[in-house]
Amino acid sequence: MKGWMGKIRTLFLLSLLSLLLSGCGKENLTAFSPKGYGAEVSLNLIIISLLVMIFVFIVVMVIYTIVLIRYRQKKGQEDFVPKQTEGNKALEVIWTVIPIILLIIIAVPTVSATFDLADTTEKNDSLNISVTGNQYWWHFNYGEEEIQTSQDLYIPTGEKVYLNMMSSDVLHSFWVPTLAGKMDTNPENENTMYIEAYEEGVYYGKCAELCGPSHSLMDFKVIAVSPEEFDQWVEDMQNVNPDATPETASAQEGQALFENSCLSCHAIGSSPTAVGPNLTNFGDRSKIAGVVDYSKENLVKWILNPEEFKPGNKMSGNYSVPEPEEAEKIADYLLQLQPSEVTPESATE
Ligand SMILES: [Cu+2]
Repeated sequence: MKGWMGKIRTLFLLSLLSLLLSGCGKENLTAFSPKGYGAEVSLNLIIISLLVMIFVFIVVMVIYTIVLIRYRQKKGQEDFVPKQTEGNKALEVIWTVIPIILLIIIAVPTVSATFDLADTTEKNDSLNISVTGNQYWWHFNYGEEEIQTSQDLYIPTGEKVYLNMMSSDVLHSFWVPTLAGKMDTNPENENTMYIEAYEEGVYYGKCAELCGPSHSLMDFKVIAVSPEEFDQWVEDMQNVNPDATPETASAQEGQALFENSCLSCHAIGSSPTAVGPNLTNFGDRSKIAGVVDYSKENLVKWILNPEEFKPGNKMSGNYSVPEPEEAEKIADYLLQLQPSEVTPESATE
């Protein structure tokens, strides 16, 4: 009896926990209110599978309960042995055919969705972006537009955008649950998927493949804007002059410091050679390194000790740490890099 009570208590706690955890998450970081084609197709598959599983569960539980009540040993029947049977053709046919039918119900839409989502026939006429997963940030290369950026992926709404994905180091997985399913990024081969956002907004992305100590901090955003705003953003980004002189003296000094010590890894403008994130539109971002609240104070802290925020990142230990006053100036320089006005309001969250 005691063992049973323990098991029931554990079960109760687990159900309570799952109830609590299912309340976690936030808008535009959930697969359950899709705002893109891939996510919508995936949710439909989840619902079909779930309905089939619930059906099976109910049928099994009903039969189980009936048998348990109806055929339990009654008083005075202690020595009663039921009639022994062996094999039952009808039953065996039933429990073979029913699962086959259920599997077909799941398999047909799943296979057709798999081919649908892997379809690349419109790729050559669409916007193509090369995505590279890195420990622990994302690089986006708009090849034809000659734009490099990182962490914030701008896309136009209402059209398929093709992502050609690789990794520069270990396996990562690109996942924006509200827009589409997951896709692995591998170092040795390119994977392609498309995403399509129905409406404007900021959609949160996560790395979905354990890739190192800061895996859970490898956040990014997809910023979907109207096609007109997207064209404006492209133009703004293309017009960036990486050598433009900032307005304030502090930012000017910061620029010189940045060019001396940071530019060997980072890049401003369309240079594709960066090993660290491209910072062309750093002033338009709403997070530092994808996860840290956006403020000058935090940026200075990041420049002085990135390890505090993202353990195991490749910046830590690979640069000569500036003096705090120098870090302030570099921060002043980076914060004024704002080439575009195109940022949906929700991006400031
Ligand atoms: Cu990762």
